[in-house]
Amino acid sequence: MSRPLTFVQTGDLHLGSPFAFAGDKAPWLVRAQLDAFVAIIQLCQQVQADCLLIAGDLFDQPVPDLALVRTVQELLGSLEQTQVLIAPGNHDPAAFDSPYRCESWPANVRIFLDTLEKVDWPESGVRVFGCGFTSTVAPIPLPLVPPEGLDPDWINLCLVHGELNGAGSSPYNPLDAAILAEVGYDYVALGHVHAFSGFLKERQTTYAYAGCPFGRGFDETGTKGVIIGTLQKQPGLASKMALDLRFSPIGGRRFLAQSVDLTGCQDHRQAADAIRTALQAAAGKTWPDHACKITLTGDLAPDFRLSLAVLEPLLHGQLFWYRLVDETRQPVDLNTLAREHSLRGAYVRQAQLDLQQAADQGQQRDLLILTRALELGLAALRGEEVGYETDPA
Ligand SMILES: [Mn+2]
Repeated sequence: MSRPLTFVQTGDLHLGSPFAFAGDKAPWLVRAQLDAFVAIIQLCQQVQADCLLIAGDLFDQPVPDLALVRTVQELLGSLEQTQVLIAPGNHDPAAFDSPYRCESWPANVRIFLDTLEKVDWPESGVRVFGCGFTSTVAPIPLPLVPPEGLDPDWINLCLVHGELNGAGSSPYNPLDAAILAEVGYDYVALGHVHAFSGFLKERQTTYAYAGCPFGRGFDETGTKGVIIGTLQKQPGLASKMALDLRFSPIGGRRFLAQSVDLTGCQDHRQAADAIRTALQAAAGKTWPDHACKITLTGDLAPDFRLSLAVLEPLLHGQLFWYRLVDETRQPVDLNTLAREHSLRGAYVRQAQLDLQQAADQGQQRDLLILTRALELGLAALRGEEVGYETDPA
C-alpha cells in the first residue's frame, strides 16, 4: 500500500500589498496579511503536509521589497518536512529581475518557471506538474501538457495560475476545464480567483481555487482559508486513488463590510451599542479583531444629529480597524417647517408645490430629483457642507 500524501493549497497572498486606502493604519493591515501567511506555515506543520502548493501571486509586486523576500524565504525554509512548490502568477511573474530567478531559495522550495516541469513523490505515486508566468500577462495558455503525455500509473496534479473559462478572452493564462480533463490530470490546484471556488469536477479531473487567505480590501470580504488535500493510491480498485479535499478557514483578521441600521437610536451612545451588537452578530466572539467598513443606515430620531466625530471616540480602541460611512437619513416634518416665517419656510412651501405638481403629472424622475434637492437644500440651510453627484443617466 502506498503512503498517503497530504498537501496544503494556497495562492494569491499578495504579500507586500500597500493597503494605501488605510492611510496611517496601512502597516497594521500589512502585518495582518503576513500573519495569515504565518498561519498557513503553522498549519502545514500541524497537518504534517508533504507539500505546500502556492498557485501564484505570492507577492503583490514583480520585484518585492528584499526584506519581505527574506522573511518569506525564512518562513518557507522553516518547513523541514514540507516541499514547497510555487507557480508564479501575473503579479509576481518569474521575469529576469524576479527574486524567483535572482535570489537563492531554501532547499525545500521549488519554483516553476516558463517550462512545464514536475516533482515526484515515488513512495506515494504522486506527481505534481507546474508552470509559471514570466510576464504580467499570458494571453497564450501556459504549456500544461507534457510532451510524453501523463503516465496514468501516477496520480497527476497540476499547479498553475490562470483564469478558467477565459478561452481566448483572458490575458491571464486562459484555461479550459475540458482540456485539463482531456490531458488527464487528477487534480488541478488553481490560483488567480480570490474567493474559494468550491471543488469542481470535469470527468475524472477535480479542480479548485483556494482563494486568497487575506483580502486586499472591502471587495474581498468573507471567510478566507486554504485547501487541505490527502491523496492515496488504491491499486486494483476501479478508481485509482482516494482523494479527500476540504476547505480549512484561516482564523485571524479579515475584511468585514457591515451595515448597521440606526433607526430609533436617540444618541451616539445608542448608536455605538448598535454597531457593537451588529458586528458581534456578524463575526461572533472575534468581532473586535477585523478590519470593518461600517455603513450606518436608517432614519435617525428627529432631534438626534449624528456626528462621526462624536461617535468615533465611543468606539475608539475597541476595534482593530474601522471606517464609518454615514448613509443615515434625518427625517423632517415638512408641514411644521412650511409654517415657519423664514427663508426655510418659504423654500419648503415652494418645494412642496413643485413636488405636488410632479406627483399630479406622474413624473417619477422629477419626483426623485425634487426630493433629493429638498434634502440637500435643507442641509445647506442648516449650514452643512453639501456634496452631490450628478446622475450619469
Ligand atoms: Mn491574485
